[in-house]
Amino acid sequence: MEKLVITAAICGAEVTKEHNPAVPYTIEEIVREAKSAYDEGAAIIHLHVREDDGTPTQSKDRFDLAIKAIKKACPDVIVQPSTGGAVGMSVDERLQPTELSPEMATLDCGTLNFGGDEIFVNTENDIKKFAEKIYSRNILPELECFDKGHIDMVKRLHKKGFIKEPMHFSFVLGVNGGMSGELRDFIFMRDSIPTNATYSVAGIGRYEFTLATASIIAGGHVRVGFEDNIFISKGVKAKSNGELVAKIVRIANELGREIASPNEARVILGIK
Ligand code: KMH
Ligand code: ZN
Repeated sequence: MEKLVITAAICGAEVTKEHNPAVPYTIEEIVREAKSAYDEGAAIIHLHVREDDGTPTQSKDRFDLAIKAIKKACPDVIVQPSTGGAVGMSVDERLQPTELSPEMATLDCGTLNFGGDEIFVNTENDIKKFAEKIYSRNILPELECFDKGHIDMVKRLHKKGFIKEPMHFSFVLGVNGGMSGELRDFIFMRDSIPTNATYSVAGIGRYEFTLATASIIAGGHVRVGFEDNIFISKGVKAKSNGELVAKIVRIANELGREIASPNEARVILGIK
């Protein structure tokens, strides 16, 4: 089996210090959390950025600052900026970090309700525009799918030439408004992607470690982090993203799956 690529989604756009005081806002806090995840075995940092007061932003300059600071602390790590940003942001606003030509960026593959009154909008034309900018800047997209229909959208846009190989999917399961994160949901998603594609699983909340374990067993990859889950075990808040990554490494070790370094992750995912 391929080595396990661990992504740490350290910050998110919706989770706050009220949920867990270790959620990072400032550049220093973001670096602290990225380094804690990297030191424990994360190869990829999925990155959102905030103003110092916690307000989510897609500012190119803020991403530039954060990426440079992360790279100083973790020189070989893969930084994967979000182009999802926060609910309500425009396409152009969300695309800003791609101007920095990072190695990877997320590409959200469909619209969904996002808890309460929120809608995370990604129309077919939006997805085409994100894909066009991402590929033209030589970035590998992580194809974020919150529902099976999003995989179908990817396959349709692949046939039409908008989505290219290598295809790397992220199944984000358990969002209030998206697909749930039961084992059958994961298997259904995994069996629906092209056989030559790679995938990672991000289970939201209580699904984080169960789905991660399923993916470790199945040969997929894993995403953990405060963006998805703030607890290390039932009712116990994690002290850092590193603590969440360390738990995944322990589970992988028990199951005999080795951990990929950032350079090994580049080869597995086909990052040029
Ligand atoms: N913050 C969510 C609305 C991504 O990073 O590409 C979207 C999100 C997806 O987090
Ligand atoms: Zn995200």
